[in-house]
Amino acid sequence: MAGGCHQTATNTASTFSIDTSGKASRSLTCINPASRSALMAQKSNNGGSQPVAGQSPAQAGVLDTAHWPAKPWPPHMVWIPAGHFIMGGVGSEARKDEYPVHPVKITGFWMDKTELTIGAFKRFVRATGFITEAEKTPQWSQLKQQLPPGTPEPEPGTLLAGGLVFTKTDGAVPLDNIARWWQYVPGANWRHPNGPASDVWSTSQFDNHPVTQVCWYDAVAYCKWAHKRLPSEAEWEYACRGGLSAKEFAWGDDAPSATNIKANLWEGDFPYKNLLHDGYELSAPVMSYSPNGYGLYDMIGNVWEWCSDWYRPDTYSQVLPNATDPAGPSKAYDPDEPYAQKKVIRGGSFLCNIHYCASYRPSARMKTDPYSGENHTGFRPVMSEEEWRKSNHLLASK
Ligand SMILES: [Ca+2]
Repeated sequence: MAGGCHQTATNTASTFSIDTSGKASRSLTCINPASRSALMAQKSNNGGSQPVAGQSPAQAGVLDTAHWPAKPWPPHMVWIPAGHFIMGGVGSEARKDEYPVHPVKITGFWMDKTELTIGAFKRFVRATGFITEAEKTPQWSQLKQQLPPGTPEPEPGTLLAGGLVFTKTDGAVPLDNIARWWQYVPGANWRHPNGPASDVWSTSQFDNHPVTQVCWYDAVAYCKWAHKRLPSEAEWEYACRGGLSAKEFAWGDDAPSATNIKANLWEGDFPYKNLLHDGYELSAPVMSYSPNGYGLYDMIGNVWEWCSDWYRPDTYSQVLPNATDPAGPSKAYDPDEPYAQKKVIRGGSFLCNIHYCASYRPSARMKTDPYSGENHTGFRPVMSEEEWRKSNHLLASK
């Protein structure tokens, strides 16, 4: 695979690349987490109206439901009440792009209580005939925008529809090149998320698993159809914290372990030995683990979730203190691949491991080519109160 990583890489983010023979593929981008050691243990402070550290809003009994929207509420969604919080890195695993921590104000909004499921995406496709990016032959006109100027066009017939699929290795491998465990698989798409031999389309067995192999544009298309939208990463992190403050994890301070199962992660030695303490090697059915303080399931682990924001490592240094509903930068920038325009993903996945990317934290940020599908990335729609009022009669029929 071309474009191999030269640094320890987190377990996500992909883009097309072209090797010296002119063959095209999607390869995985890298980030260097070494700088995280210089930015440790900065604790955020309670924003003021949220419950004390260590308690969820429900536990603390501080949810002021008197001002929540009147029923009926949108199906399968929970209300995330307005408030303010300290956004950014907490704990020893926080990386440079999670700083500086900064206060943010959030307007109340609805959020799907689970990652969007395969069953829900089937209803969308059956209603609209939508075709995802992974089901289309890649177009050079789009591909070249993610590559350095002057990159030669690939030979005809070498661009094949497909997606990135995780493949467990036979044994221990150096963790400096994620191409060792990721493969671009022609025929992999949301109907066949782990390759052509896998099938979630013609059976209902997996309808309660999160849909994957959907790129950012696919996710936006679904949201538009459902009268919803993707969350900003500020909304996402606020919701993920579940009302807790200054906590490294969505459930508190205790790291996940064999005796502290909180989410679908990777236990054991990555990427070849999965001890399956949480019961799943790949995706798990949604709602398999306890919800957070807002009643949201699987905000951490299972699959990464697309956000609306463009990615920049210095996003937080550009946000004014106490900004309300910050929407991220107007343009993307990734110093590892300056020609690629990447979107933010959040929450980590079933591949997150304590010895590797450790992205099972509310503040962990990641970046991915918005045209790329992977079998560990999905999404979770949100909706404003105004959007709900406008569309509830339409949503009721879906
Ligand atoms: Ca697992």
